[in-house]
Amino acid sequence: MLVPTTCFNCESACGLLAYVDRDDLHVRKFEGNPEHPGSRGRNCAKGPATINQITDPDRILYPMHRVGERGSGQWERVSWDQALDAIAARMRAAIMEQRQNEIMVHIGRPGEDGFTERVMASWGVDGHNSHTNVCSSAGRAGYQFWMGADRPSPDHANAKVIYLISSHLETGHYFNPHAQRITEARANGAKLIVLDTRLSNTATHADYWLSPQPGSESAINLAVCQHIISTGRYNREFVRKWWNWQEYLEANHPEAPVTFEAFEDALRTIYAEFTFEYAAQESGIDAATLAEMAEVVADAGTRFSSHSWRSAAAANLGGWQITRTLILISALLGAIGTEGGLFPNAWNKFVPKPIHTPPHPGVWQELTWPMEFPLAQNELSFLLPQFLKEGRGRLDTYFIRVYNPVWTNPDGLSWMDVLSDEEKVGCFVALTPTWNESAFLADYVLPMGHGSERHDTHSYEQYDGQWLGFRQPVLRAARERLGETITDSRQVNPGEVWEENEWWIELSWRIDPDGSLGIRQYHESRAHPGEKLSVDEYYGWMFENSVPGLPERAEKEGLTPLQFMRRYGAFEISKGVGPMYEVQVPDEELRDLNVTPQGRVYTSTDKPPASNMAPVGAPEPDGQGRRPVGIDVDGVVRRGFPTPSGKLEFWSGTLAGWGWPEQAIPGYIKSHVHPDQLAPDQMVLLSTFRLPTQIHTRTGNAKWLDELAHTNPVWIHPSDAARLKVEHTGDLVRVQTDIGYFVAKAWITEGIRPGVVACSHHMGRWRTARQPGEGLGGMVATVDLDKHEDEWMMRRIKGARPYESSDPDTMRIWWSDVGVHQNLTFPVHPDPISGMHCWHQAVRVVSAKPGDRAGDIAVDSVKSRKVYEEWMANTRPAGQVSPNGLRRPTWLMRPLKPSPDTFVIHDT
Ligand SMILES: Nc1nc2c(c(=O)[nH]1)N[C@H]1C(S)=C(S)[C@@H](COP(=O)(O)OP(=O)(O)OC[C@H]3O[C@@H](n4cnc5c(=O)[nH]c(N)nc54)[C@H](O)[C@@H]3O)O[C@H]1N2
Ligand SMILES: Nc1nc2c(c(=O)[nH]1)N[C@H]1C(S)=C(S)[C@@H](COP(=O)(O)OP(=O)(O)OC[C@H]3O[C@@H](n4cnc5c(=O)[nH]c(N)nc54)[C@H](O)[C@@H]3O)O[C@H]1N2
Ligand code: SF4
Ligand SMILES: [Mo]
Repeated sequence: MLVPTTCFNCESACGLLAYVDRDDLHVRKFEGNPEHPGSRGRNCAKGPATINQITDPDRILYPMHRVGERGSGQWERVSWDQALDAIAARMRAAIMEQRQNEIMVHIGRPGEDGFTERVMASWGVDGHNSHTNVCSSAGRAGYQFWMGADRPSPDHANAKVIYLISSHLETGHYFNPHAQRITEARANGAKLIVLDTRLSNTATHADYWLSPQPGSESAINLAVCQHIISTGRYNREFVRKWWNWQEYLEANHPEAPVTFEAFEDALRTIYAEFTFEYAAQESGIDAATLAEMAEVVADAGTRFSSHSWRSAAAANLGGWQITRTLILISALLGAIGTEGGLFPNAWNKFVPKPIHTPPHPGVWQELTWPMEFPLAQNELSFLLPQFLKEGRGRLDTYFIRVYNPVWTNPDGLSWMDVLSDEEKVGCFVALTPTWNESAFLADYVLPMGHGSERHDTHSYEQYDGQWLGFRQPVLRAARERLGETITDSRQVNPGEVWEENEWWIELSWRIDPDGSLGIRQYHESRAHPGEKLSVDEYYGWMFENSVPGLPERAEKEGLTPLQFMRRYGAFEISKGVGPMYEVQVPDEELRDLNVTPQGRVYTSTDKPPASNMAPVGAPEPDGQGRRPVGIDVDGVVRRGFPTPSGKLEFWSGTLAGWGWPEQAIPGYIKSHVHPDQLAPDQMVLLSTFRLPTQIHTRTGNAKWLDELAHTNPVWIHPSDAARLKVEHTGDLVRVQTDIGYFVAKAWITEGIRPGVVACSHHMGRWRTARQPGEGLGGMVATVDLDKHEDEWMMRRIKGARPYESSDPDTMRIWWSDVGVHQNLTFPVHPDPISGMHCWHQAVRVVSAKPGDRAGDIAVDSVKSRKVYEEWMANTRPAGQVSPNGLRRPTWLMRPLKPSPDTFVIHDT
């Protein structure tokens, strides 16, 4: 039997087809699902490797409860009922005692659209924490300030020029769906430009590979823009109609007439300093190459696509401006919403309205949305340990879901400190299919299913169209086809492995068994009031009522919408969405209008009900409560963009009004690792790149992938190696950060810019000898971890090694080196605007000292605290800069948006 589901090994959510053996009802393999509009039957290596994960002999099969001290490695098996009752009772008490802010659910990559957020809303808790500020907040900020959507949807397949500040042919955000479209475009003659300090696999395919000094990308982007402006090749009509140039002039040139010509005059001078020579000086790439590349870009017209997500944006102070200057190129060319251009993600995404929509919570969580960062794109998740240490709050119940904070974040040892401390974190619950560095410290470890064992829906912007994907427990669907009735995913999953959605419903029910807290209603069946909602009803209702075209399509095949999705796994809602900003607002929405001098149109008509819940900016109503409905362009009211002005915001009134007027237009912020900031013996450590066959700590238990890649040497240029007396590849080096050091093998290669060293993410997994599963898996070293006062020391005792298990392949592990966990040696670097952790480190690289072993780590927590304080001193807190007495601009997105009264700053 072929049963579709969705890969959960990265956020691309490609379609998979499980091959289920009819004789014994086991999954034999996974291949691509040709019915999936995003991935179109193709996968990367990590998709089919899902089979390794579900058959992993070391996976957790039963709920576990800690018996000894936290982290002591002593566990007992408990029943789901015991775990649920104990956790629900504490949460019920916290909610009844108005301690809502002591409940937090910390989510890594969500892999779904909105289910978990709604669960927290149903509890009335502002407890959503995400990993996004260590992932992509800087990239998102650049998009959001321009267009009110925080992600790009580039139409690579139809582009003439593709400009990547990422490595999308091998990894990256929506990697496989984008890589296949970039490949198509190249077959049709498109030119590929890649800005990557390191020779990635993607760079090897580029027509122009530029290896810039990290953080100089804005200077390059602006030189390209300056070239387009000075040669008059910008799309004049587009700029005139769709940029908020009037606001720019009014705020910055009050003396000038508010005419487009006056703006063009200004535009010609704003970026005049960004000559190719200046960009060359900043980036280290010669001016002639930059000029040649800029000419290719200027020629692309409206077929210019690009991508910036992590990479330079996530790595450098002010990295969000790298995205902002990149979009400036598209905005100058008018390549927004065009074939081969760039779309705001919300147009190419469809999030169906669910059966119940609880209101947003009435509390504000200061631990995730502190006053210092009014413009942060997402939760200041990576500062949580420092905040708890300085007494800003405590947590009663803390969940992690697809999240390994000790490993994933900078300064993981501070995470160990607070997660080990029951005063700071009362009960720590890890939802995970496998052990990880954080789960070792938990009170409960609860086994959740992999991509073929759980339900989710998701819709991701991967081309100019909208699709909805359905992840499902494949054995459930298979056995239902054979006539069985399955009401709980545990009936088909291995051991007592559950799935999160059923678990959240059950937990919520037990928090409020009689419905008196108002929580239960959001987890109740509509068909059978008083009974618990089932996942069949949840998704059945959604597919029947909220997905345009799906019921009709299903009916053609004689299926219910739910049966259709269980059979096909995905549905394409629309294709060729086009430039939504140009759509004319219908007359019936245009009544009692207020039109501002800049053309912003407000109406007093009600908003028509929308079935698409894809998150976008929420511009504020006018003084009389009329809602913004569009923008008057040459006498026609069009939808425009979900920004305050309704236009593309070249000048951001939000940045200007909230304390950062000098950053209101796209500009160049010099990185914290700019050469001016480095001591003569310091280099830049580039710690942000991915290995094609690994996903963070998630694929560490997939044997095919582990064999392909299991270590992370330090890339070092031959000229640097000679200077530092590193003679051979494989020699050990010490990399010293501001708070400690790590020891790793060197890899001498010309694939990295001189003056920069690089070490990949994913590797250096570890456990101590007392943790469960010691010696198991092909990716995990056994270490000693000691703390003396403020100083931590980690030493590798053993690497990976063969071992007996139910799988004979575990005896065939031939490698022992599993790399180094560099993140432990990084202090936190919060960007004062986006809130992004700026990943790059200024380091000193030296030959290893006698006694050093690969994988060794030393960290001084006092120093890490000091660096935290230094970066916090650069913030401009809401209490000082807010123009309206609120904590945060209300139009900016926030995963859970608490009620308006919580935005008000109260004097303390
Ligand atoms: N195989 C695999 N694919 C993945 C993931 C994974 O773990 N494994 N993770 C997924 C996730 S969660 C995310 S957020 C995306 C991220 O995907 P991307 O946005 O592509 O981000 P990165 O992998 O951080 O960096 C991309 C490239 O930027 C280069 N780079 C780093 N710093 C700089 C710099 O300062 N300047 C320049 N010019 N280049 C620099 C790196 O060498 C790297 O090749 O990938 C997703 N895809
Ligand atoms: N040095 C460095 N550090 C980085 C990065 C970098 O480029 N360089 N990238 C950052 C980025 S972009 C990201 S997104 C983060 C990612 O880091 P995290 O958000 O922590 O994500 P993962 O490591 O993929 O998953 C965490 C854990 O989730 C559990 N898990 C796996 N599958 C499932 C499942 O199906 N259900 C549940 N409930 N749990 C599951 C596993 O225990 C796994 O260890 O790392 C960040 N850290
Ligand atoms: S790109 Fe690879 S890992 Fe990501 S969803 Fe697709 S198949 Fe899975
Ligand atoms: Mo990420």
